[in-house]
Amino acid sequence: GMIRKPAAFISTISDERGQELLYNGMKISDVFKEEIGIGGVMSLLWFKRRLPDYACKFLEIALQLTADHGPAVSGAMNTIVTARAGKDLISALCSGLLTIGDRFGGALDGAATEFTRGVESGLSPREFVDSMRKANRLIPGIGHKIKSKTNPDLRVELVKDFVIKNFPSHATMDYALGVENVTSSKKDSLILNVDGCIAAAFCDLLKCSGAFNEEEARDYMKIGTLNGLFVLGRTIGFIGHFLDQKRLRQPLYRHPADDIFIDLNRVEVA
Ligand code: Q5B
Repeated sequence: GMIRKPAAFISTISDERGQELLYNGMKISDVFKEEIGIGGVMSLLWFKRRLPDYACKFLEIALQLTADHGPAVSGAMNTIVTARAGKDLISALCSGLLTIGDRFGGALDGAATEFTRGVESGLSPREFVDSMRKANRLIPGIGHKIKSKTNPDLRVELVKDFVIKNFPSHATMDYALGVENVTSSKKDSLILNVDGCIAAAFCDLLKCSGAFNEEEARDYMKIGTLNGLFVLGRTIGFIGHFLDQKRLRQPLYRHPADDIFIDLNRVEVA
């Protein structure tokens, strides 16, 4: 009989070999016939299943909310400086994306892990905050450079409202808000930030939508899925900033010398 050469790699999400492209088994024509939208496409290609409508809507909300937050954030600045250095779209985009991490936009996976640990360990939000302080660790998903209790982040309010109105349960979101109560009473800027609230919502989706079993929910938290949401969303903004700079024919950027304190004698770590 026929002997098949062992495959070099396995892939399970899409298939372009037939007459019609398939996303996790769904014909591309049906993707449009059934109007599953970008949330539906993400649920097929990221999670290999159809998620309930409210979950697809949540994914779309997360993408729209994270699409941009002005030119001053780390990633947009990198994108802009790279565009102005004369580089191409992909270089400028990558340069922006490479700033996404623990401090900027990439706190979702950490926030999901920590809030879940808090919920599952039975610690009160105050005990959870104390445990993080004792470990000398910042709480991922808490804190913002310019947003605060007195200058609230409307994006966070929108996510919160959507989750409370549409999710079957929202224990992680409630817990994250409990943590925010404790931290923001110490310092006005220690609010639940956009990374933290999307992460908490996503944990509730993984746990309570009925679409994932326990092992799958744990796996998706471990493999970087949640940061993927911010990366995908903010890519829209970074491309916008690149096009904007090119459209404006902006010249090479050089940072003003009077904004840099050069001190060759300084030895201590700031
Ligand atoms: N403290 C976000 O720092 C920021 C604390 C904390 C306990 C915390 C900081 C942080 C965790 C990572 C995180 C996502 C770096 C942020 C985003 C997207 C964005 C961005 C945009 C967009 C802000 C002052 C005092 C110190 C600290 C204490 C600070 N954070 N304690 N847990 N999490 N958060 N990142 O303002 O006693 O005075 O020494 O790392 O969730 O990236 O728009 O900009 O859409 O683009 O520089 O929204 O919070 O504050 O570091 O000077 O700290 O608060 O220990 O205490 P700041 P610091 P003390 S959303």
